Amino acid sequence: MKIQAAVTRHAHAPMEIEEVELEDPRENEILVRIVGTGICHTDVVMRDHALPTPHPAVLGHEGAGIVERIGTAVRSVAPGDHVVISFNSCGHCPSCAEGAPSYCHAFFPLNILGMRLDGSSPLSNGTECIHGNIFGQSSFATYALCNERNVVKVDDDLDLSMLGPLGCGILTGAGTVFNSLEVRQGSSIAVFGAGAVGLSAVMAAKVAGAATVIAIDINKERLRLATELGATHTIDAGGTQTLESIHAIVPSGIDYAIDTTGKLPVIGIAIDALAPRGKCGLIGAMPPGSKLEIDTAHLLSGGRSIMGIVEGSADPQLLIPRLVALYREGKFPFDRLISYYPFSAIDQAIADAERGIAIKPVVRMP
Ligand code: CXF
Ligand code: ZN
Repeated sequence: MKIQAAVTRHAHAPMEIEEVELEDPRENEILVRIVGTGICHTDVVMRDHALPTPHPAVLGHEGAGIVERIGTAVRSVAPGDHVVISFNSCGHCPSCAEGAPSYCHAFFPLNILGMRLDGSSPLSNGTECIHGNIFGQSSFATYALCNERNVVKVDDDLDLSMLGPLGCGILTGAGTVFNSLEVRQGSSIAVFGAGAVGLSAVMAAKVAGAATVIAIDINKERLRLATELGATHTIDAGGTQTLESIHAIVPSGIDYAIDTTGKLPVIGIAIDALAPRGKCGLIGAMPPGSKLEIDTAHLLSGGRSIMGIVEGSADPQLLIPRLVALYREGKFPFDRLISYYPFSAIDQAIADAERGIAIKPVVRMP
């Protein structure tokens, strides 16, 4: 079928909305009409060749929409179902078998490389192959082909256009708190970076009952929002000695630190700030080969640990419904992070995210 898609052809350059051809769903695939899709920093990373996603490609991995058609082997959804589309996983490697699909052994080819595992892409424009199937979706388009493992059914009374970011950024922040770090009631946590992922972690930390939730950023407006969403303290990292400020709040150190910035000096502070038995979760993507200098005595003597985290260690089939339920209870108001743009303004939406004007842009399809 013919669809409209934002095609990425060049690094650091605008995408062009083009008419392209999308294949019919194969037996295990699901055709979704996209209603809205979030923009994640990883889309920018893929556009700019900092990840090896080949161009031309249709990016986008926080889609939400309505099932249009299903392949003959699909059982879990039916046409008309409302769905959130998350990351893809194989379903049979050791990680998937243990319920940890974000550490799927095929995560990289299934989500980053822009083709099915057999090397085919469902997108073309008649003359050239266009890489699709990004995160099992490529949702910067009016329609996307997805799979049973990355499509999560949601109630149809909710506004679909706001739900897409539950598939990646918001799931990552919340899953890090609930699943990866298992933040305990009464504990202390510092979140470095108050973007969509960091603010989702702040909301989740409040839900988990953390007594001290410190949000750290250089953007005063975001720190104000962090306070409204559950931060008990904020630190303006632009104007203060961050480590000293943390110690002024929790003299023996913090139980949990989350880095969403991917900046090595920030990660250094996060580790230094840990209390004995404290855990530091690394979410912010770093270029491959980034090396961190660690005081191993500080780690070893207090039983502190550092953990790399992908997609909040979440199973989307479990966490997305839980986040929707918390949203309904008023305990997880993730809609406050979203700014909407028409599909035609996708490059503006990306530019606003890069300049820090929009926390979580969502483009809505015409
Ligand atoms: C990404 C984060 C960097 C590693 C690959 C997965 N997640 C989503 O944007
Ligand atoms: Zn993402």
